[in-house]
Amino acid sequence: MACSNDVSTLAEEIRLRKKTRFRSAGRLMSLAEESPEQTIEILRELSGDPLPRIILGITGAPGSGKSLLAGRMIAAFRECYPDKVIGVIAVDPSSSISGGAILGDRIRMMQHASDPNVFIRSIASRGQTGGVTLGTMGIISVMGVLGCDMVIVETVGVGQMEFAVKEVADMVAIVMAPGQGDTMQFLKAGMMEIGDMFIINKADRSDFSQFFAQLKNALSLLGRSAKNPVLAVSARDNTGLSELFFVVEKFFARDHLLWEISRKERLELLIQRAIFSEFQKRLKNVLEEKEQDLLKNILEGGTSLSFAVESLIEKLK
Ligand SMILES: Nc1nc2c(ncn2[C@@H]2O[C@H](COP(=O)(O)OP(=O)(O)OP(=O)(O)O)[C@@H](O)[C@H]2O)c(=O)[nH]1
Ligand SMILES: [Mg+2]
Repeated sequence: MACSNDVSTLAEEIRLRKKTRFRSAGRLMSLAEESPEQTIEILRELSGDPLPRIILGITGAPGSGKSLLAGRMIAAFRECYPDKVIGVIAVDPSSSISGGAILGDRIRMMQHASDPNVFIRSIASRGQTGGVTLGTMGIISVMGVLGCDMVIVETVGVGQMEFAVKEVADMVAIVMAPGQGDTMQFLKAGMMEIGDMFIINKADRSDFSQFFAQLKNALSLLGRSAKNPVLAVSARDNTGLSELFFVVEKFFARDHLLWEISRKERLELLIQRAIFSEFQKRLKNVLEEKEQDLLKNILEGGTSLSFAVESLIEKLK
């Protein structure tokens, strides 16, 4: 059988629920991961298709239990809504440090591998955020056509990815746990500002109560806990999950039109970033060729800065 790479053919195979739709969806997701140009083509093609009702971002300190929690959420979701479809996107930082964690994620989620109502996709962040977030948006829209009601985007809490999750998710949950390093460090890093909800995991641990109280206190000092729910859960023991779903549902109960507006605004921002980054890339190439002459001319007064900029833009045409 011929394997098409044509975006509209692939999308149509999914819409018509053809047998090949899972392979086509995988192909579209790979295209989205490969380049912003292809992602935009996918987003354009799928602009009339439904997006997942819920796009939930999960981020937080490494080792706080995000992956185990995402796995538990899949199981709980499938149990509550047997006919609904759920997707998970795990954004890997692709560093040697977390290599083990990535493998761990795959193994932990393997139990859902044969469930046709669960889609799991790992994408590599390769230290970049801009391209990844647009690509993630492309993957989310493919999951929408596959019928996903909810998509969870899990990002490891290192580098800039934890902030970038805000650009693709409607709601961001920050996961924290006792024994995961300095909490104040985390607070200072500005992580609290992006959280719509705080999940304090590992409630089964003996040092949990103290940690929970400390954190609630810190959050209220920041004026966060009044507006944003703080939940105690144990991914290990499967406790607190129903409160978690309750909070998520409540958050998404607002008028769907408002979601559409904020999603559109976020998408415009992501495309703007893609334009900047493409522009920067091309400019860098041109600059590399001309740099020495240009710098010399500017330094020696042969050319002004603005003339240099204009001549570079001319070269880009
Ligand atoms: N006691 C206890 N351990 C937990 C709980 N949730 C997760 N863990 C353990 O914490 C460790 C890290 O869990 P992960 O789910 O890999 O954490 P993560 O946040 O995805 O980690 P990274 O992907 O590396 O950022 C594992 O050993 C889990 O078994 C919990 O509720 N209680
Ligand atoms: Mg993980």
